[in-house]
Amino acid sequence: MSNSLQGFDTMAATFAADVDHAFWLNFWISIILGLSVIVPMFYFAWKYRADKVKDEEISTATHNTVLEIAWTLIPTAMLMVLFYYGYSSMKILRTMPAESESIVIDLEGKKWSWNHTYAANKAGFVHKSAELYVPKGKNIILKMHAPINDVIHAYFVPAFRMKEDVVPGRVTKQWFNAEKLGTYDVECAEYCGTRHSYMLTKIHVIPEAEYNAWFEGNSKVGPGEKEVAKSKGHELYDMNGCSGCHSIDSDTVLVGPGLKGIGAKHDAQYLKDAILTPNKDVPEGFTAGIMPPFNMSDEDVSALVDYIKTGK
Ligand code: HEC
Ligand SMILES: [Cu+2]
Repeated sequence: MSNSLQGFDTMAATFAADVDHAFWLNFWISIILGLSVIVPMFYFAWKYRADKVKDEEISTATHNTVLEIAWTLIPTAMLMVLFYYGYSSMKILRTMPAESESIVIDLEGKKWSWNHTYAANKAGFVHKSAELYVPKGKNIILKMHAPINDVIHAYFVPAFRMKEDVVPGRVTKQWFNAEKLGTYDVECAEYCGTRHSYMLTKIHVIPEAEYNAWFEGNSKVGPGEKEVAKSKGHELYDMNGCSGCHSIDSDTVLVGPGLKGIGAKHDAQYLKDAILTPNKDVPEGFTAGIMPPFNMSDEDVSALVDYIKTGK
């Protein structure tokens, strides 16, 4: 992964230009207003410095009606212009398109991964993916939530100019229509703990035909990607976000201990317990309450344990 993330130099959603317009208008009005106060302030402070003013020259005026009306009306007019453009661009972002004419995707944000779940296709297959794939030129609605025992995250796509909090126990929504093919960065924009800065993913905007072909199929990877045979345990490991906290093939501590060689240190029962009830037996140097307990069938835990014992 490259270290540099996209900023505002790319613009790829229909409303991006409206957001930028409101921003730059705000920016320039603030600069002009700021300078029109600060520059005269320094000038007068210098011009009327104490040793240059005689007492008889000091003004005794108490008020000036014309001036007071002017300095009330002009900023009010500027504020109304700012409000109008701020409000009208926010309204575009906040007005959800009809769900019947959109692709609705479920999004879970949790420490420290993003998981997208699509609606079932005609064959009943449900795609799940860490990176998001969407067709160009379609309305997409994201229904976003976090597990109840998690913290607040925010799904931020700079190239689309969209950002919305993802909140435990609540569903928030965001929509967009991507008008340029390409791959765009998604960043978590709400500080959420140790691995916050690694809580990244991507949105791939692809041609509609390619999207439809992928969506109606049952590939477990993204469009155009080669499906590599993964064991069930490997799939469970990826799907449950274990890699957000554990390195599978080294001793490096991310949040939890590196899992390399774990099979030699512990038996299968210990490892099963470590996944189902992580707070019961906490390895030295780590604290309880960080790894969430996972709720899965005996068959799934066994597959997962077999996988982590391979250490790769
Ligand atoms: C939010 C971070 C986080 C996630 C997600 C997470 N773990 Fe952990 N894990 C930890 C921490 C911290 C510890 C050490 C403290 C403890 O045991 O509760 C730990 C401990 C373990 C241990 C025991 C290691 C030892 O040396 O005793 C195993 C095995 C393990 N995790 C496997 C997994 C698997 C498999 C998954 C995915 C299903 C997973 N973890 C998901 C943070 C995490
Ligand atoms: Cu986050």
